[in-house]
Amino acid sequence: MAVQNERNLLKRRDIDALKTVEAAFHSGPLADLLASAPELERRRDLTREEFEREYRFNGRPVVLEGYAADWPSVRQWTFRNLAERCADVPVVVDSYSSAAARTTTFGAFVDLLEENAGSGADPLYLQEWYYQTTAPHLAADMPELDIAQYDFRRDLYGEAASTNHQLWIGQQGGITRLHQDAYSVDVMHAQIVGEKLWHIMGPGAELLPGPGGEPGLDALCTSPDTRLMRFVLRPGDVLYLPALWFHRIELLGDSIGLGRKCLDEANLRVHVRQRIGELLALALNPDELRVTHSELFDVVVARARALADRMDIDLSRLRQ
Ligand SMILES: O=C(O)CCC(=O)C(=O)O
Repeated sequence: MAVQNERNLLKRRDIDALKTVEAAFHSGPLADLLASAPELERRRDLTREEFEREYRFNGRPVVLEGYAADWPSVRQWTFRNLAERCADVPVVVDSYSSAAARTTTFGAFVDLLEENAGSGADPLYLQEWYYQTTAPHLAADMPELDIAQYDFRRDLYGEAASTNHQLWIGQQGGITRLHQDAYSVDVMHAQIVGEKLWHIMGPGAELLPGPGGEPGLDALCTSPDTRLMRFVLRPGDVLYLPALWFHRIELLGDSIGLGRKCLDEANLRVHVRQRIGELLALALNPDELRVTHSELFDVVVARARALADRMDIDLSRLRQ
């Protein structure tokens, strides 16, 4: 097995590290700090120019309150009417946990949500659903954002692949564990139904082993690089989170959110290197990766398939 040489537990994707970090959100010094963490700035009626000048060019996260309030999805979507429109569409539920992940249809998923509610069972979460490859008719309800026009993936991969967004649909209590997004892309997350509590930390946050090997949570909590903040995203709100900020999400009610990403040209070189690195690793070393990255492997393959699909790439040919 490969040597795990990433010392920062917040960046590791093996199950032990994921569990340690998640546990720190429930008890101990980090959990104590969460309640008093400062709120992320919220702005209403921000113009695109103000957004660029005050936030994007400075790498400052912000919630754009009500920025997507007039989207048809925000005004009309419910779990039931989505189920009617996507009854037979295949989806992978709880894809972020290799032990819980399973394939079903969207209609059956919504039936399960209703059965599950109040039963005491673990909440269900359909994470990172690339709906445009399987349910493209939903896209018109989530129009492109003018503040996302800087997304350089248009030039790199073409229009279709750069608008290959993901839906996150789940039940009260569902959690997406702390992570940084891959490929150095900015997060622009639009909340459609329900509310989500976000905790974020700056790209420099580190949870390193202490002298006895135990995680150095006190150091994480006191370091100025941690920059822990919290906020609730409500229907119509859009979050801008610059590349490499850590984020953890908890569903306060049944929730639907749209995760769309933007590549800032400033991060182009590192983005391309990470993409090529991932594809080479998948092509040349899949067996080892499946063991060392059990929680991530299938998600990464699903992402690569969605990208190939949106770029019209024929996977049976070596030269396109
Ligand atoms: O909403 C969630 O549970 C996770 C969203 C996320 O990680 C993202 O949009 O990058």
